[in-house]
Amino acid sequence: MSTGFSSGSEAHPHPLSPLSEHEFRKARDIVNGLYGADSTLFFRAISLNEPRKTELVPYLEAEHAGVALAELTERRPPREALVEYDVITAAAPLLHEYTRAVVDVETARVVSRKRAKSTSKPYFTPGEFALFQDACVESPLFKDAMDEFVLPEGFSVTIDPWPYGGFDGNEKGEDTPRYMQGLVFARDSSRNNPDSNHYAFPIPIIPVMDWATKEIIRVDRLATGGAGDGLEPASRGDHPRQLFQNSKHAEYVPELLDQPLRQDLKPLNIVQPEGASFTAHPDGLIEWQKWRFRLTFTPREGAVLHDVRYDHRPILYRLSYSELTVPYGDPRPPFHRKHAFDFGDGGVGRAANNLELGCDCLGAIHYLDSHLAAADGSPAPARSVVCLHEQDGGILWKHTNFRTSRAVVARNRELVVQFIVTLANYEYVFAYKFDLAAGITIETRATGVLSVVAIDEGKTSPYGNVVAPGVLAQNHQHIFAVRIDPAVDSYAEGDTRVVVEESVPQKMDPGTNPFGNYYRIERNPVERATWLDAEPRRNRTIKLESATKTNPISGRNVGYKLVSPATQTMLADENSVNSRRAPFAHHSFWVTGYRDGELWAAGELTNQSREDVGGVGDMVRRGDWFSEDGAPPPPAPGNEGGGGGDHQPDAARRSGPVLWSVFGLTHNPRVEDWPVMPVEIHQMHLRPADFFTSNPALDVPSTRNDTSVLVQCCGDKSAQQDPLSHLQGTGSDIDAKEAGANVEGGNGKGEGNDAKLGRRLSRALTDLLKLKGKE
Ligand SMILES: [Cu+2]
Repeated sequence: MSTGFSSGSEAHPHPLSPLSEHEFRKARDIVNGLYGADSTLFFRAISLNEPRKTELVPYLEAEHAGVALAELTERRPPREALVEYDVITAAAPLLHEYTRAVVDVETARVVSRKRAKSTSKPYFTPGEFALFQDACVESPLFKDAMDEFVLPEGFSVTIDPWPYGGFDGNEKGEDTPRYMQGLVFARDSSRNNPDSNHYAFPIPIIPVMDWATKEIIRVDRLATGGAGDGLEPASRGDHPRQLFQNSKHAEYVPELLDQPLRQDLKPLNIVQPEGASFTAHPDGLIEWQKWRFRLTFTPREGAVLHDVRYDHRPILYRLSYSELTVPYGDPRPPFHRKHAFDFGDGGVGRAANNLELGCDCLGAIHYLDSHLAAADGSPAPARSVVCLHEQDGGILWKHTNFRTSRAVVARNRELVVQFIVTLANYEYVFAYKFDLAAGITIETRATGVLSVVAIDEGKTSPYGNVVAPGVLAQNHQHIFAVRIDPAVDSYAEGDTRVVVEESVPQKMDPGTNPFGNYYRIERNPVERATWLDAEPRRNRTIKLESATKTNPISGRNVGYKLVSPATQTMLADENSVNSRRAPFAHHSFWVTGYRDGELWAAGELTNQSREDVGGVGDMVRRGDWFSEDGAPPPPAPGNEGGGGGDHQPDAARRSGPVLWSVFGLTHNPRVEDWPVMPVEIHQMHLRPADFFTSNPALDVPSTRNDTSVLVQCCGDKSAQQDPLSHLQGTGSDIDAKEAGANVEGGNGKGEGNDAKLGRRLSRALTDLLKLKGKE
């Protein structure tokens, strides 16, 4: 399907199409040219610098108005690349100056170049993580720590590098170097299978590396006790102690399982004889049914959707996952530092799986390829990092007219945009699902292997669950933030507003609620940047509405509602470093004023942070407002200027709203989550609410599926005689005159007595009476 819109080309790229290889290399070369021979650049990321909204919106409006490509190109915002890199000089080789530069790849102009504060700790690239194991091998401290243990014959040592977690400098604000830590495990190499699961054999130490010197500076010994054993590790004995004497392998790869694979699962094939119903254009434009959007892929966020439209009407300007923080609830130091920010500390785009045909999606699949930056800034192919496919969505709508037995049923279908990331032990499956009734589902699945530590055999712990002998899976939370940048039926900044709608019980009142069954719907537009908590007892619902357009049927503002189940927010104490790093995780929703580039719920630099800087907390504190009603009072005389500390680079202003939806999985592990966990699924839904004039999926054909076949049960071939005998009594309509109505034009048609009887009694009862009459 094609809507006839121009979709750009290599010569005339759409403003949202990813950097071409040529642009990618050019951006790298421009940045390299800024530095002399005494500097080496370590490239972290090169990606499209998305156009400013004020420049992109006029382009999108022109594009959708059908303006010709040549003319559109004249109006196109500049093509810019965001280049992230460290500058390393020969004079100070240990000092990495993390820098973000924006370059115009057409004019070769450097638009901006900002060096991060020396105290900030940039995220880790996969290449940086990979160096950790070498540092351990070379470390006398690590060797000494390992000398405490005796491993079974044939076991080797393997290490999962982790970000270091929160700041642990002193209270005077003293800084710490950029650290990395590692969880240490043993693997049974005698199995001759590199996929034998090492998580079954945790070794109770955590080495810590100073990233600048690449040296292990400390090895923390871990407490392995149970309930009542206190927070500190037991002191080290004089002799090495034997580990894993009664441990059990915990394999998940099929060739190592100690049980046979099931033989009774018959093939279930997805057959699409005419191919897929979607069209994926080379520049990221996706069209499916009445949907049209642009798909990009960023190193930090993975798949991002832009300019999401349904039936030529805009709905969202941008939709993305923003952050995921995973704090662990074990109070024994150093486990308080098991606290990852998977977007900010590493980036889920960089951790995206290369998906494989026939494995991660079924049916007719389209894969999106991307490029990540190699250390020298060259484009490294990231193959098949996002997949697109259609899947059956069960019944979309159905009605059976019980009078005639006529059933009309339409099946739903979903277009799934999916990417999967591996972060050490864990996997997350992220999906945006579009449906035929103009709904979007934002789905997250958590799977992979639990993060485990050692526990003395025979003990249990209040801090987690023993999932295998000697293996403690610690309690933890996964708290996600999805960023929803709306454009409800208009791209203009003031045209979309956020409204909180609640259904509220009302007291019995003789005049207004005599029987007490009435409940009132309360609606409150969000006038100023704020946070909100879920309140299922009031069915608190966040709506994205047009401030200007009303539905011709209902008279209400056209909109979309967010349906997001209430989930637990962050449990760490408000004063903890864990909490201060992630204020976003303490509330279900945040509504902030739009600013270009403000994409990060916990701020841009989360790695080893001591508090959130530039996250939603700061955005709310800035004090933006969305309508004149929300404008702050004019400043008192003599108090006009200033304001804006370190965290408020921008003054408050009237803005368009951005909605952040936060949800969490409080994961107190089950034995069934071991050794690899069945998916834990969370879904939130964006559903039209008075956006259309009727069910937008009436036109979905109720095509009978001719490949469906009957499965007989138990040899019993008898079928239900009267398939509708359980429904309400059927009968013909009542003649309008008989029903007492006046009829235009006078005479209505009369009815015989039998027909009247048949209508008034159920069919079953009529049949019974007939039988009686024959006796
Ligand atoms: Cu979990």
